[in-house]
Amino acid sequence: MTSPSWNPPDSSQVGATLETFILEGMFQVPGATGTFTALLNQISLTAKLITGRVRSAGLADILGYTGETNVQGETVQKLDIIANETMIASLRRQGHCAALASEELEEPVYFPKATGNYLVVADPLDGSSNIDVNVSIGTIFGILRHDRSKGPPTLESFMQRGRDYVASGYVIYGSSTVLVLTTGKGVHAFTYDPTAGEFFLSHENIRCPTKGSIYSVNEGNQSRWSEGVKRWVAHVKDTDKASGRPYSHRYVGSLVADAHRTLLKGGIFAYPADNKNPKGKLRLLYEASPVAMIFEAAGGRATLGNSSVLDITPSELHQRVPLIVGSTEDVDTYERIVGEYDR
Ligand code: AFP
Repeated sequence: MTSPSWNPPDSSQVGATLETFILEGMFQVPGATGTFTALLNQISLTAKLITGRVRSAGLADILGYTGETNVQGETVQKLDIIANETMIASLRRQGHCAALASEELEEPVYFPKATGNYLVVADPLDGSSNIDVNVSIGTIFGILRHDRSKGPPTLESFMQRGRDYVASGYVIYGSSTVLVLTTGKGVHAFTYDPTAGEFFLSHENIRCPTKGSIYSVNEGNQSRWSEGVKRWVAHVKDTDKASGRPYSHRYVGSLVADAHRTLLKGGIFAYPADNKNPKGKLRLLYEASPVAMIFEAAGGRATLGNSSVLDITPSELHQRVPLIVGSTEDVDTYERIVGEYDR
């Protein structure tokens, strides 16, 4: 038997902790007050707390449904509630976040004692249909600026384009917990080491490959798709050696998991509009915009099908949109084929 040629790296030597990394970033911004840095630290704390609950879900008897439905009309599971409450509790504590809009709440929750000028949008537990079967789930978040000269935040304060978000990220609770973050310049991933209780920088400056070989879409929706989307799927499944087709198909059903794979390996994830969801299924503020910001900051693309996700100004808190993200060449091909048939 040969001895193993690879030893797991000591995570403490792989890179800085998330906290150090954020602090170092702050020192480069003249006049930074530390509010944004502290808010990011609260979000990282939220991720650690949710990780703990996700990892012990089976033991703690918190799997399964509560029997209630959320504002989207979907069945609420216990972990969804726990994640939502954890997020509210940690963001409320230090007063950096003035209000939170969550997938689980019809209206934003306002923190009147807060002095910070930031708003958070979040899907605290994304992919909840995968909880009971031990498949990756996640948390998605975006940080928005609130102009305090206009008074305390209102619903209107959240109606901001993704392009104006200050930061976006997601946490994937997979084989390990990974937090992916961008402030617009560069995308970095931090892997959680439960023994140290810290996120360590594990993927610095992630770049989405310009072309991939995987497409990710819920093929069960085929009969509801437009002609253009059907043609695009037929295209990626066609054989053409020169362009690397057919592509492989992967679909988890948790946006964080499908997006994370697409970000690292390239290819394309698509949740287009269809007959059942004519406006699309995914939520603009706390799913599409944060994920789109990450892809664009990593050199990938994010489109509604014919225009940029990051340029839409929301008209409702829980607005739904189509979302197509991935490698630039793959998203370009999607837009070209769908545009040709769905004028
Ligand atoms: P849940 O959080 O309700 O499970 O929704 C997951 C999700 O919003 C997103 O994470 C997936 O990409 C998408 O829905 C999956 O939708 P389908 O089940 O319709 O494929």
